[in-house]
Amino acid sequence: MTLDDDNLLENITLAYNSARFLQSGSKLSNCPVDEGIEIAFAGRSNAGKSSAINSITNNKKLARTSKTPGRTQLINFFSLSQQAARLVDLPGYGYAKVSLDVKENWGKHLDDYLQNRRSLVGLVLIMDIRKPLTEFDKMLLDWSNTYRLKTLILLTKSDKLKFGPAKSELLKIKKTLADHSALHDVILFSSMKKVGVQEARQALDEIFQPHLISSSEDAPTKTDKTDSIKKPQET
Ligand SMILES: Nc1nc2c(ncn2[C@@H]2O[C@H](COP(=O)(O)OP(=O)(O)O)[C@@H](O)[C@H]2O)c(=O)[nH]1
Ligand SMILES: [Mg+2]
Repeated sequence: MTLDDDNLLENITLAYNSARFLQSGSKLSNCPVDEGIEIAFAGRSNAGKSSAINSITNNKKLARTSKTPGRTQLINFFSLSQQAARLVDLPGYGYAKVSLDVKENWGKHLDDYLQNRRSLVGLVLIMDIRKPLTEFDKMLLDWSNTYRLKTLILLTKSDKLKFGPAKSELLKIKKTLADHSALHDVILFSSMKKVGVQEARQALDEIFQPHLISSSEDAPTKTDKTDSIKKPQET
């Protein structure tokens, strides 16, 4: 048994282990129909994005993982069995030198996806705990803050550090980002040791929650929420 025990699953609304590959897209026009709700995983190439998706969905073969950075150039969509909910694996950004130009370095269509995808209700930013807060990570955080897109940070490969240093890195990052109002949480994570997996599912649930279809009259619907999120206006 790992810490990721089944007896905690009763707290989780969505069945992350029901995730199935849905489709790949290279641009907004060939992504699945923009209905329902999705949370996208972003991060530097090789940070452990695909591995994190596999751990959260408890499916080693779902998202392709790679030792060669920068292999995934497509946006990959995985559907959950409930609530028209999806997890999205975004192409990794600059492995070595990071330019601030999204269009050149992160695929020009990704910018379009982030700005115009109405089903997008949250972002998971994956950062290798040993190389956190790259220029691009910071830019993405600024962006999510500006557009009030709830963002969860997973500090991956935490198994590479001893618990003390890992915990102090976590606290340092939380402190640095204290002003980021769109930040949902920062979680220590390891796909290898299955650390933080259940906590991450819980956080994803919390981000999905306001958008879930509920029988309660008071619960905001997806449409209500989307309308209150300011997406960038075309100029
Ligand atoms: N030690 C360790 N290695 C990891 C962890 N997560 C991913 N990796 C390794 O890092 C490499 C890149 O992982 P991948 O998930 O493909 O990264 P992506 O490019 O961000 O999707 C692979 O060799 C993984 O096995 C982790 O939590 N701990
Ligand atoms: Mg990947």
